[in-house]
Amino acid sequence: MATLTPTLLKQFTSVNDIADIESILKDALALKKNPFAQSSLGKNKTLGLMFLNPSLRTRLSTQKAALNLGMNVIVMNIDKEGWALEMQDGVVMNGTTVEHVKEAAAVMGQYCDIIGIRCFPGLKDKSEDYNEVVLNKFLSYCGVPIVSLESATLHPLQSFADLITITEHKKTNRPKVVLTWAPHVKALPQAVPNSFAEWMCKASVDFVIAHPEEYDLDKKFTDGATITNNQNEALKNADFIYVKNWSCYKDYGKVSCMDTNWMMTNKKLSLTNNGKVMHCLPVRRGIELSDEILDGPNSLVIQQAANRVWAAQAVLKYILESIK
Ligand code: AN0
Ligand code: CP
Repeated sequence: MATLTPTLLKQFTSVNDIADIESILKDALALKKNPFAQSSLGKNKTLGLMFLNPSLRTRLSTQKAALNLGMNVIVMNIDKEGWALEMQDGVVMNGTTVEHVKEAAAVMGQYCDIIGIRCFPGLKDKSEDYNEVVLNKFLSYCGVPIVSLESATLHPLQSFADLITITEHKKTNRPKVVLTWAPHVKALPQAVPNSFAEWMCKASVDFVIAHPEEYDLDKKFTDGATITNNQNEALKNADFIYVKNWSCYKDYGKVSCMDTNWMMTNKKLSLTNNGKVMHCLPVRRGIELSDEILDGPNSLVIQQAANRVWAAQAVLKYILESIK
């Protein structure tokens, strides 16, 4: 494998932590071709994966990426297996929380060289979520590099894998990529669409976001995107259709649209340029995406999930090179 110049990476919480997207993308594709090229880079280094919420892909792909680099991995479902954590400063802890994140994060940092943390938003207090209160506590107190495994507002490992997938499957230099809202039965975070938007606005693509009226995302993540409430119009000539539900940002955490017409179907696919359909998974069949799409030839959802390994491996490689 060609030796690429190491780039310093001290944390991975957003696309903005990456100095050169093209070069980390090349690195991920090179690792995909040759997964064990650096199988001793992580020797005697420990990755801790801390989950405050469920996960299938992030958990397995990040573990696999670390193992490919020769790291040791510790996984903990803190929400179920740990003590209830206090996040607020200056409180008298006479309630249900048992230890403060100040100690918990600092202790984790004693056992791990890199820590991955998954901390979904509560979807109740917009300012708490959008200030990334939990992620920032870990950043402040653990003393080692942090990798976001999906925070309150962003999911950068997912978006990086999405960019890898688009790069592999694009047929033109500048494909049209459409992020479209889809219905769901629950209130979901805005992290996946925020993050996808943030990455696509920096990528070499024509990027359109389609959503019902009340579903505008925070402008700080969508600057540069074309935004419309007309899904059919957006889908015209699309090369990639990224389907995702999210709850309202303005009327924070609310579900104000249940319009089943927003579900992605083969009929809608016929408006596109034989577009490839993407979803980060887990997906609700018959709600967000039809069976015919998920089981059909245009779905890229499994390839996307597979690419999570190479995104995570490139990120861990950069961080390992920075802390060597
Ligand atoms: C989560 C979300 O929408 O953020 C995780 C996606 C990777 N999805 C669900 O909770 C269903
Ligand atoms: N896409 C994704 O992050 O999946 P998990 O929630 O299963 O990790």
